[in-house]
Amino acid sequence: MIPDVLTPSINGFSSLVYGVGTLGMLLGIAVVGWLLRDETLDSEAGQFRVLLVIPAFAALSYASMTFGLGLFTLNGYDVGGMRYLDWLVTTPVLVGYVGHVVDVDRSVVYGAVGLDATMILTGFIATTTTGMLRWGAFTVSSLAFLVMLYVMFVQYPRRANTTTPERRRLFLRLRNQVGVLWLLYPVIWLASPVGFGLVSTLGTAMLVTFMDVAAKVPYAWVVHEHRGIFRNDRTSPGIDRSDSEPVESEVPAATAD
Ligand code: RET
Repeated sequence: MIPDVLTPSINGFSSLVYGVGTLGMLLGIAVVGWLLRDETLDSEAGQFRVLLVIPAFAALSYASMTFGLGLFTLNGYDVGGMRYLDWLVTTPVLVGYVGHVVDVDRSVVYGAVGLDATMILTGFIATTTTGMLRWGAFTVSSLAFLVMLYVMFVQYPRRANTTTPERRRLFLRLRNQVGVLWLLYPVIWLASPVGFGLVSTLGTAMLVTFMDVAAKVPYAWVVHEHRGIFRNDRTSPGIDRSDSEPVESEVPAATAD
């Protein structure tokens, strides 16, 4: 049977879960689609095409997992290879776009993106190896994650160049979403069969699918809610500093350095 040859670990339930995940991501595509089609918005300033990568790549990844592609069994554990590819492509966009909103210095954004990619790659190593290597990779991934959060919570506000109140609000909403939701991923990993086995493979698939949709679709929705920032008739971000304030009150204004 063809599906068995391609997909030794697929079963009906996980297929259903991934199918629901695909539908969730299609919702995200629709939200970014509205932004792209809204002619009152400057899609260049909003970088909506880049934003589209987030739900679009995830939809492809989930659709392929629905059909069992990229799922494999290694060391007795089920691994969703496409999921890591999805994370490798889309999480840097999520992290980078948060910086784009308040025009954070590029070097700082690249730093956060690099840490994010390190987190995903070492996370993949942790998932596909055993023993010391697994836990070593898990530790490196977790450290990269913590340093990335430090960059987003401390360095982003300090190195932001466009801090109008509206941009600051969008920035805080997106960043805090990342800061809170993403902490659950390593917890789910630890509870899954690859970690301490407290949750089954199917349970893990359900939790991660829910998390992936929650991390992507509301993110796009929040940008949609704040789309006024990217109206065509507004001054360009670099000039629009009339009501500039520090991103967080305890942080000095970006102009200070
Ligand atoms: C792993 C295991 C190793 C330790 C850490 C992890 C963190 C993963 C994260 C993933 C975020 C994914 C998102 C997907 C959106 O669709 C790899 C689970 C720290 C934070 C936001």
